[in-house]
Amino acid sequence: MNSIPLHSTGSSEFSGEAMKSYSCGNTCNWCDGCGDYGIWTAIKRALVELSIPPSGVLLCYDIGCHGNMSDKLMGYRFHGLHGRVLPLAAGAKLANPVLPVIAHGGDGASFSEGVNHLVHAFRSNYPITFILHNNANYGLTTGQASSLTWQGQPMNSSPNGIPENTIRSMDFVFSLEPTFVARGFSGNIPQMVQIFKTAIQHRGFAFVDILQACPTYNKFATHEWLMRHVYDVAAEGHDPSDFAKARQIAVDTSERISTGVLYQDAGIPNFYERLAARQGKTTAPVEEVEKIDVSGFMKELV
Ligand SMILES: Cc1ncc(C[n+]2csc(CCOP(=O)(O)OP(=O)(O)O)c2C)c(N)n1
Ligand code: SF4
Ligand SMILES: [Mg+2]
Repeated sequence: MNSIPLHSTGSSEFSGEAMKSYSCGNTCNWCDGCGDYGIWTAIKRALVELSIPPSGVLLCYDIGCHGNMSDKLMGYRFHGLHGRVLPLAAGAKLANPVLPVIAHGGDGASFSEGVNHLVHAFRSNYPITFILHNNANYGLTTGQASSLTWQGQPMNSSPNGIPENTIRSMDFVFSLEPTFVARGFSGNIPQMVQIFKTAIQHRGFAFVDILQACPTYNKFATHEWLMRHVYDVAAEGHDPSDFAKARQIAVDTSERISTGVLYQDAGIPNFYERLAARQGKTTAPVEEVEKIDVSGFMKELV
C-alpha cells in the first residue's frame, strides 16, 4: 500500500466562511434557470465543507456549457478538449496523488466522443471524481440530440427525433463494475453537497450523474419535471453496499428517479494503489521529476 495520502484534507483553518475564496469575480453566462448554477454552487460548498482550499484541488472541465465553469471559480483548473476530460484528470492525479481531482463532463462528451475514456476510467478505478452534467443534449452547440436524449424527442438537429437508440446510461455504468455511483438533481443543492463530499473522499473512481435542467433546449426533463420525479434513496433506507438493489433502482426510472449515493464499495484498490512500481514510495511522481541525459538512448535510436 502506498503511503501517500490520496486526498488532501486541506487546512483546518479553512472555515465555512471560505466560500468567497472560491470566487474569482468572473460573471457566469449560463442561461437563466440553467442547472449549472446549482452544480457550481454545490461543488464550491462541498469543497469548503471538506476544508479544501482552492490551492488544494484540481478541477478539470470538458468542452460544453458546463465547461464554462472553468473560469468562474478559483482552484487549479484545466479546460481540456471535447470528450477528453477523463484522461487528463487521471493523468494529473497519478502525477500528484495528494491533490483531489474532480472532472466535469457533459452527457454528449461522456457518452459519445469520450465514451471510451469513461469505460476505462471505471475498469481502472482511477482515484478521481467525475461529475456528469446530464442535461440530455449538446447544450453548447445549441440543442442537438446526444446519446442520452430521450427517444422520439424533437431536437434542433433532429426535428423528427433521433433514429438511434438512447443509451441506457445507468445500465451501461453498472455493467462496468463501478465502485461508486451516485445521482443528483441540479435543483437540490444540499443533496448535491452531500453526494460530492462522499464522492471526493471515495477511494477510487466516483461517478456522479447530475440530472441537470437546461431550460433553453431540454423541454422534456425540465426542472419542474425532475422535481416531481426524483426521490432520495437515503430517506428510504437504501443500503449503498447492495449492488443488485443499487443497479435496479438506478435503472428503473419508469415511475420515479432515485437520487443519492446509490452504490459504493470502498474495498477495491484504485489504479494508483495497484501500480507495483509505486509500492513503498513516499514521494509522488511529480516530485521525482529530474533532468536525465538521454543522449545515449538517442544515439541508439538514430
Ligand atoms: C471532438 C469535438 N467534437 C465536437 C465538438 C463540438 N462541440 C463542442 S461542445 C459540444 C456539445 C457539448 O455537449 P455536452 O458534452 O453534453 O455538454 P453541454 O454543453 O451540454 O454542457 C460539441 C458537439 C468539439 N469541440 N470537439
Ligand atoms: S443552453 Fe442549456 S446547459 Fe447551456 S447554458 Fe443554456 S440552459 Fe445551461
Ligand atoms: Mg449536455
